[in-house]
Amino acid sequence: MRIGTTLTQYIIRKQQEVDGASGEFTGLLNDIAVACKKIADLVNKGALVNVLGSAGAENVQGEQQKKLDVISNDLMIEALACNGHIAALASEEMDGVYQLPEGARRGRYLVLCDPLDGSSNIDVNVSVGTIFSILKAPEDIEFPEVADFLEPGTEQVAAGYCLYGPSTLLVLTTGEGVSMFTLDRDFGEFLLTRSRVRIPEDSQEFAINCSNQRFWEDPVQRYIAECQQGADGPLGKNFNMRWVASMVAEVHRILTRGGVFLYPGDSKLKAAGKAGKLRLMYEANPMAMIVEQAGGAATTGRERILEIQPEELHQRVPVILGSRNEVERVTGYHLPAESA
Ligand code: P6P
Repeated sequence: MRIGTTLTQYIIRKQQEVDGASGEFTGLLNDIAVACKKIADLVNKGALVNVLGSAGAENVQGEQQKKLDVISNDLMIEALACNGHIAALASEEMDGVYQLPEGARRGRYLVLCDPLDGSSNIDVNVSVGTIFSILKAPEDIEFPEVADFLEPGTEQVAAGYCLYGPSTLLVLTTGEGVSMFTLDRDFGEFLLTRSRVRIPEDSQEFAINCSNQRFWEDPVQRYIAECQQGADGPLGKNFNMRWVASMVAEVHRILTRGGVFLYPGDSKLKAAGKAGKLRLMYEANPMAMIVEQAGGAATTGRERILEIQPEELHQRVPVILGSRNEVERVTGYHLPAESA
């Protein structure tokens, strides 16, 4: 029986296309895949290995940490810190930059991650995921600091996620399109199951947390109302709605069948001093790279996400991403009337 292309084979073939490649990037992607396989195993086992429930602490975001948030973060550190492929690591679960142990071999990359996104779903057995973003580390800096991570999303050399759902899927872009790999648990390898993924430019499916409707700005109010008016409204088509409360699951659905995902800024977030709910560096940027590489679009409603110059490591931004024509419509509604 033909095994198919493993993630490791795929990465090595990509490396062979790059003159002078050292194999370090290949090693880094493999390290991330190992961490995801370990997280997938624990997510799958859940209560059997006592990893559900609260960790009894808050993370730097002031959010209740789940046990698996902490464990997943530790697994990412374990997989990345000692193989000489990274110079430093940043994570939703850590306030500052994770510096490598004294004497550890340093690599040429910086990794940012949300080790377990959507973890509020873990106790109710709904899909969750790991999101990662890879930047080039600054040369000749042994201990990169926060400022060294604050690069716009256009500087990412790779981005991806691992979705822990009915299947465990690793989705990856290195800037040449989007590929999907499915974990074969029989022999513990991610196998290539889709490549050159494209998001349909149009859609009839939107994803937003409607419980926040009274806080939305007018452009979002207008767009969602038009979706709800369906075929009788100005958009001339009926829409379906989804909200999983797990960004990785929402983005994967959009990559698979199109759609538009919105987590806009709103008056409630603004009153709390937040520009949005989702974090730029390890949620919005990696997902924006993946979506754009699949032919979609990703904006804050007012600017392209990948072009934002970060100011803080845990900075939050509004996110509107997915099918290009729908994202452009919503973004157009944000333009001043005179320029629309
Ligand atoms: P809400 C999960 O906590 C997350 O960061 C994203 O994965 C998800 O899209 C969003 O927040 C859900 O937010 O307000 O609906 O719980």
